[in-house]
Amino acid sequence: MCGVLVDVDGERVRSVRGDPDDPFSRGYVCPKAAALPDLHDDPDRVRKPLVRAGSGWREASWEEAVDRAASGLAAIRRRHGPDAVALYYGNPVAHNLGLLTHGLAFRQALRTRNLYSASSADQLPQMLAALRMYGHFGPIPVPDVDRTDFFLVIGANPVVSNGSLMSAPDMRGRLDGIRARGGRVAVVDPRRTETAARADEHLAIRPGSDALLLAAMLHVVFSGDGVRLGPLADRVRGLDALAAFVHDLPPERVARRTGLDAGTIRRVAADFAGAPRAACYGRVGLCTQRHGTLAAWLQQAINLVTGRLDEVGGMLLPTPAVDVLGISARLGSRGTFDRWRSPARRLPEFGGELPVAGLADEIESAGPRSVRALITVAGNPVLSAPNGRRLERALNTLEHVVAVDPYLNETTRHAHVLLPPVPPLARAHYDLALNAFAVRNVAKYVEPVVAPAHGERHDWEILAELGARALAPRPLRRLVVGAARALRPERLLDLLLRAGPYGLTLARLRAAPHGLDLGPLQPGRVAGRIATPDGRIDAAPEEFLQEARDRLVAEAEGGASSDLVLIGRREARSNNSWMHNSPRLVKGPRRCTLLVHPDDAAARGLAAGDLAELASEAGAVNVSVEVSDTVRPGVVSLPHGWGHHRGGVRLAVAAVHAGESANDVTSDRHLDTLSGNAAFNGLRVTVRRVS
Ligand SMILES: Nc1nc2c(c(=O)[nH]1)N[C@H]1C(S)=C(S)[C@@H](COP(=O)(O)OP(=O)(O)OC[C@H]3O[C@@H](n4cnc5c(=O)[nH]c(N)nc54)[C@H](O)[C@@H]3O)O[C@H]1N2
Ligand SMILES: Nc1nc2c(c(=O)[nH]1)N[C@H]1C(S)=C(S)[C@@H](COP(=O)(O)OP(=O)(O)OC[C@H]3O[C@@H](n4cnc5c(=O)[nH]c(N)nc54)[C@H](O)[C@@H]3O)O[C@H]1N2
Ligand SMILES: [Mo]
Repeated sequence: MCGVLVDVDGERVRSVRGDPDDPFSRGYVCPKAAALPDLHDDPDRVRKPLVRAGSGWREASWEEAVDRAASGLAAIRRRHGPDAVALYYGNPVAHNLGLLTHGLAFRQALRTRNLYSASSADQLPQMLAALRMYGHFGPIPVPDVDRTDFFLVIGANPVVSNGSLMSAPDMRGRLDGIRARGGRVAVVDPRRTETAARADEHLAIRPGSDALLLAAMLHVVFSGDGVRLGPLADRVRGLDALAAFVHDLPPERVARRTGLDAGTIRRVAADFAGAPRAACYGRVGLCTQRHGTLAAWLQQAINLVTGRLDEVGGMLLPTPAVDVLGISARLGSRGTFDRWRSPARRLPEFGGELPVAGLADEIESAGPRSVRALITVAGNPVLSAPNGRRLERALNTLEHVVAVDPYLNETTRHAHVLLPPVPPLARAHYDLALNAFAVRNVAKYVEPVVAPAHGERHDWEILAELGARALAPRPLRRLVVGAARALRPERLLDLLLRAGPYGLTLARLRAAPHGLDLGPLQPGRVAGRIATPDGRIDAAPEEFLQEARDRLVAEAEGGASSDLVLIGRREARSNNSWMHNSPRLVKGPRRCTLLVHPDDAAARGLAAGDLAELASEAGAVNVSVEVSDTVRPGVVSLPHGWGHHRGGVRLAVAAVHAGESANDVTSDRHLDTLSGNAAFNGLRVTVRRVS
């Protein structure tokens, strides 16, 4: 979403830099943008379809490759029914205009219950909390960072990530802005992150205890005079139940488990409630833990109860030029939960999807309802899903795998057919998804910078052809592809813009290549989004209360065990698992290191640079140790997305900087108890020196 200026010389991409005239990013870009030329020119990027030939690959025509891919899928559907074909959508689907406009139809046409995506390794708890509180998965309010006085960040590192469900280029500048206005920033994170280092206060919480911390903060709010609902007062129910629940969780009771001083918890809660404008934001660290949904609920609740929801400088719902969430609500797709469970693992569906942590079980169960074929689109679950080694073994047993991806990587090497899309600079972009979570209302349409090479296809074209050939009766195939082409992404975008709140057109956006500034976020958007039967926000959904009473409260007194627990870490020059083949992103000192606190290192005889075995119930890897007091004692941190040493992977640069995969250690049994989301953080591990 950052504006970039790309220098091209014919079809050659020379450099990329920030666009100072972009109203949103104002010249800021992160290292990933500067690396776009590496992606474009990467000799390892697959340019022609590949089909399996013995133990290797051969290039094939699109005609042959799509045919192979489709006939394999059709045969399995015929023999075993539609559920035998699983689909996994990876993270870049959310950043790809054509996949956003055309991916849903493909997904629905498959008519399979085995739908998976990166959502269940990410924000699913926030969607479930929204569904139960608002009656719709979409209203995940965004912190109004540019106008807040107190920014409380829980389990997020936006200085590195640029925000997430808070699209915010140049977070460093925005945080400095808060402090320059006399405001405060507090960060709750087991590691003193790049964001925490720029904050006024860092609360080094023990992993997995955020729900208890938030409950204790709510306790302080309810027992003081902090409760204030503002204009939403008559649109909220369940306050008494919430107050009754947190009544038994004063800060003193959670101090040991959270690792935070009760006095500190009281002070931060009171400051938050008392600040003129305040926003409590939570992200991946909040979600990907055992009580992710409870934590996501209580994070929304503290904003709600202190009157921050729908208030300038608090938490607001953006007004994007294409109101995707509004459209989904109007179409009646508000979200569903637990209508069915996966046959083998008994994990609940959400919006028709099952948690990715259960995919290996659904493959391995070898029953009449097991998965026999898989389509992956823009995903690398072998490195990104918990217990990747097990998933990898399961993928090996599948009868047919089709991957839509530009790389032969740890996941796609298991494919029988690989269908590569055009590279990023050869396609148009409009951010349909993440403008709905941007900290400012903006709209920008980006033209392709270079033409696709001869014969290259867009992701959406690949899905349209694959879908038509695998799923439509022969006489209708042409028609299906024709319909997809007639409604090409740009055409759909134009229609959506016209129907949107600003009545824009594609032509209008084309005439403003730096992007349009549509102004700051507006209050008054929440009431219209409440979709519960009684039209009120539920501050204390019964299901959440029950779960909290059954499992969370019992942990309150739990203490400091002598075990170590594992957390993750994102880095500015990584993008989950897939940009490590860019020479400019991987150069420099080794980054896939295990951070170990000096006390824990000393207790295990570990020194910087030593090799250590990091082991859990799920698996073990040998990693290089970095002794650092940025992690709290008892916590070790390893970034995810590495582990490029596997055979059969065509990533020459990444192989030299292979690292180890954190998800060879994370467990597919350690999940958010309510949603089944992966709980990457807070897993018990052991670390010992290896010679
Ligand atoms: N450069 C770069 N940018 C990215 C990405 C990338 O890979 N690289 N990935 C993108 C994606 S897909 C996403 S979803 C976003 C994520 O965006 P963020 O959520 O902002 O990023 P993370 O670094 O995952 O932040 C999670 C934080 O939670 C902390 N944490 C771990 N366990 C706990 C816990 O139990 N409690 C608390 N309070 N904190 C905990 C971790 O130490 C970490 O600092 O970033 C996006 N942006
Ligand atoms: N331990 C641990 N694990 C995590 C996380 C964590 O914090 N800790 N974070 C989780 C999160 S938040 C996320 S979102 C997931 C991400 O999980 P995934 O989405 O499964 O993995 P990515 O690494 O993003 O892989 C993206 C794939 O898409 C391909 N690709 C890139 N662009 C395109 C495109 O335009 N079209 C197509 N067809 N393919 C493309 C790349 O080559 C790559 O293979 O990882 C999760 N895993
Ligand atoms: Mo993500």
